[in-house]
Amino acid sequence: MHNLGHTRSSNKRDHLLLTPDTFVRTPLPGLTGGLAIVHVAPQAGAAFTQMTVELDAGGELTEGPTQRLLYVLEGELTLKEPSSKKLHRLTAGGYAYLPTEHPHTLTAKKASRVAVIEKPFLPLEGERNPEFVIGREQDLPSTALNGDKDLQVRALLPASLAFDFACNTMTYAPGAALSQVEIHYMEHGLLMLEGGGIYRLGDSWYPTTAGDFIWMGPYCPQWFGAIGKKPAKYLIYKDFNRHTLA
Ligand code: UGY
Ligand code: MN
Repeated sequence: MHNLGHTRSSNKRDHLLLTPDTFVRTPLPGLTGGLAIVHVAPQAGAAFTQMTVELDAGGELTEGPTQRLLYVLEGELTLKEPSSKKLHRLTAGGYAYLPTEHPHTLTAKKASRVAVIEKPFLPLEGERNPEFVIGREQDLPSTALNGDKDLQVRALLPASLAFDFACNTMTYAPGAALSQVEIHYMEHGLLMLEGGGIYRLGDSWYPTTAGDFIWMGPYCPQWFGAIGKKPAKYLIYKDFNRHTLA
């Protein structure tokens, strides 16, 4: 359905909204039995890459050019990496942080979709480089953002300056909203996981729903309010813990 050229997707200087009808699938080195949807990359002005990798049963993804975070959206996979002799099993909500030069193979046991975030690592003097992390989002403690119990945040990565980015889930009860319009130097990659609402980006207000991807560039004015009868939940990346001139 071509929809006469209409889409909710929008590409602006300081933000990008990509809706599933505009996703384009491509092969990637290290990816067999699957395709990648590259949502944002340095080519668009971002300092990181975020994609969704779609794997058929038996499909594999091996290490990329730099550190990465894997977050399983759907399916069942195993992860082989050197810190354990056993394979790690990952299902929806399962995630892993893989440091730079940490060889690994992710294998799909059934058709699966995985969010992949990659960022060239910025070491910090006097700090050890971050180590492999594995977990399940549903097992993490959640905290109320600015004391609002209707807006719960779960941090996938440990609170340590060793990490040069953060990745969180944010869950909004129906009607909950960010308490302020945020404008900050950090950029964001956001994947809407459940529900929806209205995202303000720059001077535009967008209806946004599960499956959408958003990039917010540095200083992009941003605000979200959840609309509907079920919670809205998103996965959000931001560069973190480093001086702006580092
Ligand atoms: O962490 C953040 O900056 C987050 N509150 N931003 C957002 O949800 N757009
Ligand atoms: Mn923000």
